[in-house]
Amino acid sequence: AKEPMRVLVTGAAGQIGYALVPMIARGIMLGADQPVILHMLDIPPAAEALNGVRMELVDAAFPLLKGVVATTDVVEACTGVNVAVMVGGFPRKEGMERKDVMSKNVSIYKAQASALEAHAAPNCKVLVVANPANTNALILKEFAPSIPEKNVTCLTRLDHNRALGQISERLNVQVSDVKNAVIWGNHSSTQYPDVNHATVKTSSGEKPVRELVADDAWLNGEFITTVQQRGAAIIKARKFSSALSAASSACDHIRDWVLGTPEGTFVSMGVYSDGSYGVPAGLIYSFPVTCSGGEWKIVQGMMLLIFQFLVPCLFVHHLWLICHGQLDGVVS
Ligand code: NAX
Repeated sequence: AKEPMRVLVTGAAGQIGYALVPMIARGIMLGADQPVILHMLDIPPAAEALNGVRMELVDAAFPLLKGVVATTDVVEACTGVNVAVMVGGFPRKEGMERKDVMSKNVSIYKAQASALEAHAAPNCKVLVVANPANTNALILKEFAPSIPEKNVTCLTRLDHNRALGQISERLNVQVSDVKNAVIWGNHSSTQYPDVNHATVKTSSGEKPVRELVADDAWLNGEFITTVQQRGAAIIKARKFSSALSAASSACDHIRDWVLGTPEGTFVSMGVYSDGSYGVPAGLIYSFPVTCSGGEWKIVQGMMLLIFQFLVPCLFVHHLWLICHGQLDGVVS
């Protein structure tokens, strides 16, 4: 039998946490034959709720779940973890300035980065979900210099999956037959969902999405805005932000990273830029990637029709980071 893997979920008493921990305990993240020990972290005001989640995990009697650590102590939470999913953070609330949120997240991610660096298992893989996800990941990376930069990623798989979902609805095909959409950029409304390389499996082979949809106005307009604004549409409908889809996409992200992407398929991950596609090295940015042997690799040589879009976005992102004094020394 395999040794259990330890998986940290921060913010585990929250909405996404509640959807995510049973998926992990069921083997959806790491495979149906991989035992897990869940480490759940939240803050003291949520300690009782966290204990409630722990009780439900016991009650669910998951065969793969070999242990649960439910704690408000960052060091205890991070000790020995092989995978860390960072969902906890301070979301922007009405009336708050971005810089207020940033300074709160800088202190949270600084502390958690240090604890992971000192106490996580070697080669721990980190996925940041909490918004602003790219920036939180960057802070974490900067404050945990001994964690290899390739091990710090952020979630844009939800946006990727939303793009696949929109294509599947539009063409009335199974979502499992649609692949190779790309999310470029940040998990924010400035992201660029790109279907120029996406395909659909049909009875006569794989066909480009552009050819099957045959409506460039929709693909270049409504499709993009629907994906970009899907989070807001969910909040409007549900009165709460996306949770089950975020949790499921976080599982997809880690599963593909650890177990590999299928041949001929790429997925979107927010990863450390090596300068590919003109994206400044050192930013955490969403690219098309393939994974194998536990490592991601940016897919190279994709024709970028969107360059005119990407460069201004990056420029604004850079300016924004620089303008906020808290990030002095963080962004090199
Ligand atoms: P909730 O407010 O339901 O849960 C957040 C939890 O984090 C709470 O239990 C809170 O007590 C805890 N927390 C706060 N500070 C903490 C700290 N320092 N250490 C540990 N835990 C802490 O939010 P939820 O709906 O679960 O969303 C969580 C985060 O995901 C938010 O930042 C949200 O913006 C972000 N999202 C990111 C997405 C992505 O695709 N990257 C999509 C979904 C989601 O909007």
